[in-house]
Formats: sequence, C-alpha cells, structure tokens
Amino acid sequence: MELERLVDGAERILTLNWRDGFTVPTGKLYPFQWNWDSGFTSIGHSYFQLDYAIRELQSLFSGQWENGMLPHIIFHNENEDTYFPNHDFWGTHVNPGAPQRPKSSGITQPAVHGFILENLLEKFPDNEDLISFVKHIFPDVVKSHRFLYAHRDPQREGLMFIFHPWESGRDNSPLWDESLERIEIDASTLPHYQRWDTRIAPSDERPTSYQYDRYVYLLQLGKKYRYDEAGIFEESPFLIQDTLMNAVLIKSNQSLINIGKRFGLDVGELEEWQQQSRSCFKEKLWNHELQTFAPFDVRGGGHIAFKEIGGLASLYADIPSPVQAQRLNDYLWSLHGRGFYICPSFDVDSPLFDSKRYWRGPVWSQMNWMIYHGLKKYGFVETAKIVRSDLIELVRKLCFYEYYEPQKSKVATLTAGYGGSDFSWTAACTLDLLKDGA
Ligand code: 9WN
Repeated sequence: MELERLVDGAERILTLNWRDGFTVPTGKLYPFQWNWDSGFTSIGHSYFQLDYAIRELQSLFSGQWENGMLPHIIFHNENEDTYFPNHDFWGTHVNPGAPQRPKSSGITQPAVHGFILENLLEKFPDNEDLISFVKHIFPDVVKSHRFLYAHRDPQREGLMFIFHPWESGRDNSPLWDESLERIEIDASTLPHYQRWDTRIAPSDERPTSYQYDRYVYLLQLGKKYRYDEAGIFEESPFLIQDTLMNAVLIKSNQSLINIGKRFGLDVGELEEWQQQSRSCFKEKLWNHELQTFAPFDVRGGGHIAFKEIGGLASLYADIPSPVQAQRLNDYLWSLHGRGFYICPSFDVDSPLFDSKRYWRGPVWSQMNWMIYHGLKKYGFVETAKIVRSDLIELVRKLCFYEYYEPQKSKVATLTAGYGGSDFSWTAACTLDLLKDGA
C-alpha cells in the first residue's frame, strides 16, 4: 500500500468502527468499547474530528465506577451477543458502585488516559473545546489513578497489582503461565461458557482453552468478592505487579502533573504517588540477570524472569537510569540485527515464543507507538526510527491488523496480519507515527 493510501485507510477504519459516540477495536471480534484501546483510538480520531476524540473518552468514563475503577470493557450495546464474556457473565451489579448503565466488566486495563490527554493537548494547545474537556475530565482521570493506589497497592509500595491477565493488556503472554498453572479447575464448579473469538479469528492465533478456563475462574473469583479488592488480594492465585501496567500509570501520572500545572490544578497527591512509584519500579522490577524490567509475582515472591515487551514501556515513562535504558536499547538493536521486526512481544529465544499466537510473540502497534516515543526521549533516535518504520512496513504489506508476524523471512511469504482485521488502534497508531515523521 502506498504511504498516502495508508492515511486514507486509517481514516476509513476509524470511521467504519465508530458507533455513535465510541469506537469498537474491530467490528466482529470485539464489538464493544475497550479501555486502553479507546485512548489510542482517540488520538487517531483527532486528525479528522477532534470532537470524536473527545466523545470517545467521554463515553469511556461514563462507565467509571464509584470507587474510581475504569472498566476494561464498556458494553454500550447490550444486545450484541457475539462476544464472551458479555455483561451478564460479568454480573457487575454485585458491586453497588458499578453503574447500572452502561454495563461493564469488573476489571481494569493500563491507565493510558492521562498521557493521551497530554498528547491531544500537545497537538491542539489552543483549542478551547479540548481545553475545557480536559479540565472537566481531569478529576475523573485522577480518580481512576486514586482507585489503583487505594485498592491495588495494599502494602503501599507504589506498585499496583493485577489479578487477571486481561488487566495486563497482554492476555496470554507466557509471563502468566506459571501463575495460571496454580489454578486447579474443578469442571463441576466452573460455569459452562462458549467462546466466540475462535469462531471469528483462527484458533492458532488466540489463547488456548486451558487459558480461557483460567480466565473464567479468575472472573468468577472477582465476582465472588463483588469485585472488591480486599478479598481478591487474600485469595487470588494470580497476583502480579506488572511492568506495563505500572509503567503506563507512571507515565500518565506525569502527564496529569504537567496538565495540572498548566491549568493551576492541585497536583500534590499525584506528585507523592509519582515519586514513590517511579523509584520502586526502578529498583524492584529491574532484573539484574536479564538486564531488563520484569513483573513481580506477589504470590510466588519473585520476578517473572523473561525478556518481553512490557518492560520496554518504562522508556516512555522516563523510568530507566541511563544504563538501564542502554540495555533496553541493546536488546531491541540485537533483535533488529537478527532479522526481526521490532518489537516481538516475547523473547524469541524462549521455547515459549510463538510468532503467531497473540501475546506470545507478535508485534503490536500500540506497543511500538509507546516504545518509539520512549526511545526518542532517551536519545536513541536510530532505534526509534526502526521501531516506527518496522510498524509502517508491516501495515503497508499486511494491512491494518490486530498484530503481526515478527520474523522478516516469514512476513515475506504472508499477505495478511494476525487476529482481527480493520483494527482501530493499529490505524490510529500508524497514522500518528506517519504524521510524526521520526
Ligand atoms: C480481552 C481489545 C482487546 C485489547 C487487549 C487484547 C485483547 C481481549 C480479548 O483485545 O483482549 O480484553 O478478548 O482477547 O489482548 O489488549 O485491549 O482490542
């Protein structure tokens, strides 16, 4: 696809996936509004209709819970029944602070919205509509961070835990295998369910049934405690201080601090959180042996020691020391030298690497977007250029898919990406990178 046609293609997808107030990630596979997708997608809309970018975020926050939790799915269209688990299965009415409407899931996702607001303000610094929207939504975004600090950090370390792989955004990453193996499934108590995803996307590109049983188990655990963190923290076999989740939060804290200062808003609380989180991330999540950041398994009491993509988001959040940043850059550079599009989502030398299966190897656009900006911030301009051009090349060759094959030799034989097609955040992130010009 020619470069000019990429811009048209991105616009077409964003329009196609717009549903009167919000955007679905892709029409068939994911027919609702997803939390972190919405953030990236609003950046895409802003190039054509700033109004859509604003409405996108407004609709997302219309699903925020009283305790500040911002759900990972908002089921605006309740009659849509081609996704599992739907709103009935989540049954979030068990929590008195969950809104009656719109219905939602009972877990969250990476808190991108602070940095998305800052990105929009950088693009349209004097737009009155945007400025008044940002001022209006600022307290709600801060409230979503306050929820994490109050409920997901019981030891007050400054690092949030997740209790479900879906919260990490990297659902079936091999990172979670060991924690999921702790879960023994009792077929007589696990509710019957039917997956839709494998009817829409090829099953060898999606998580396995073994993993889905455990996703359902953890959902049921959340519901049993009315999605209240105290009980979940006590019981969940899956309890992880994730790299991506915390790096994104730290980046968004900083963006909110910057925004707050510009508009004369109180940022004291944010600054306190930020100081603690940034230093705890840098110390606790750095794995000396691997020379990378790694999630901390709260139940297992140690790092989940693999090279994978989540820790690279720390560059975007300005977390690594110069030496740590150099190591992360070396890692990317070596993958580039070995014939991979960067960045594969998981360690290509691990037996757990699977170049086709979702978060076990493929390249993802929104990750490239964050890593690109992070590398630029640290002055690794050459690597940033490659991260940008690799994604653009994949999209040109294979169209706007959910994720991509990372091996260059294999891509040469392919005509399409993996997972869902006509994908919103791929359109938005590619468009933004095209406009950025490295
Ligand atoms: C579950 C929507 C979402 C992304 C996630 C991605 C995938 C959902 C699924 O799709 O997860 O949340 O059903 O597989 O892993 O990051 O937000 O695009």
